Amino acid sequence: MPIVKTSKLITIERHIAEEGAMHPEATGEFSHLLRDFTLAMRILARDVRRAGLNDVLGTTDGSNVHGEQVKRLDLHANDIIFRAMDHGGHLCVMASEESNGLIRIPNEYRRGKYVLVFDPLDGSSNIDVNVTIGTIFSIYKRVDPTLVTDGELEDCLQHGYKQVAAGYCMYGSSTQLVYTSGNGVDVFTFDPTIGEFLLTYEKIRIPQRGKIYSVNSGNAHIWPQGIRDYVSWLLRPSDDGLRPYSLRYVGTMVADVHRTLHYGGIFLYPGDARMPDGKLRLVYEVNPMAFLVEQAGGRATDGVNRLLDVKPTSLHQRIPCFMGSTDDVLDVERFLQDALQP
Ligand code: AHM
Ligand code: MG
Repeated sequence: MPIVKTSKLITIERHIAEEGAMHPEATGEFSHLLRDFTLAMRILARDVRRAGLNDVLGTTDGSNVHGEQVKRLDLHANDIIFRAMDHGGHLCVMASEESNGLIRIPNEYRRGKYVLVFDPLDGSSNIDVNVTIGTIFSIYKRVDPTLVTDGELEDCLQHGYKQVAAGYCMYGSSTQLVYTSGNGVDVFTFDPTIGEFLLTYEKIRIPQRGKIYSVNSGNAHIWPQGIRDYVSWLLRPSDDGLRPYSLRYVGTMVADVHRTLHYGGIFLYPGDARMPDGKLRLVYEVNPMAFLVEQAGGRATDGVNRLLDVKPTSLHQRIPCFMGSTDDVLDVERFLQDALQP
């Protein structure tokens, strides 16, 4: 299906407020939470753009030309998101790829009913070379929303299907924020001249089948047989012209899933002999992306189970992931099944 640009001139804040107004029980708190979050995205969009100039690239123990301590960009992103989100009174706890344990709300601020989990800067191998990177986020309601105390681990370890909203911000040739609150997937593009994210694509739909696959083929020698068979099959031309597939792999999940959402096909990070559960983290990388892919009409599984139905057991848990066009994900699941037959 061709992707149609919207003609509606509307900011992300207005859009989220309008979506909230469709729920009579909504208090507006959620819109305020997202407003705080998009402030962090605006700041990061600026900082990523100026990364090389600011000397913020490099290691954490370096200092810039002014003799100031410089932060690695991913730690800087973690810090900015925390500082934008800690005082709004909407969250009871946060968790991030960059923090081992839970991130508590400072004592002086009110605790709210929402939980934020995020990967502040995804695509770490691409940060230093100006290749597309992104921020991934997901929001849950705490398990017992009547509480006004600190959120706990169980609040961050909820099933992915319980996400209230999720999305990513991609710092590419332009900065785009791709967002769902369970009512389809909308794309907003940042206009730096007015400092706003504007709606650019409304309710995007992933094609039923694509012609692109996205995987780190350098791991082929340690893949399970089913994955090797599947990728060899993708590369064999077929009479109906559906194959061979093209390979595209940025190595930033945000960018690879973004392309997959628009053009279709499949993004996969399977388990292998070195990392049986793959590399990607369930709570703050895989689940938000799985939610978006499903909301755009695609499929997201661990090869057998729907990812959003998996109960996380730890914050930094990894899981094999296969997501994209429904027919493509069904194909790989079939190959994995077949490889199990004696
Ligand atoms: P990161 O969170 O350290 O950036 O790691 C996650 C990234 C994903 O963005 C990407 O899909 C994957 O790691 C690439 O891994 P590899 O270099 O093994 O292909
Ligand atoms: Mg990451």
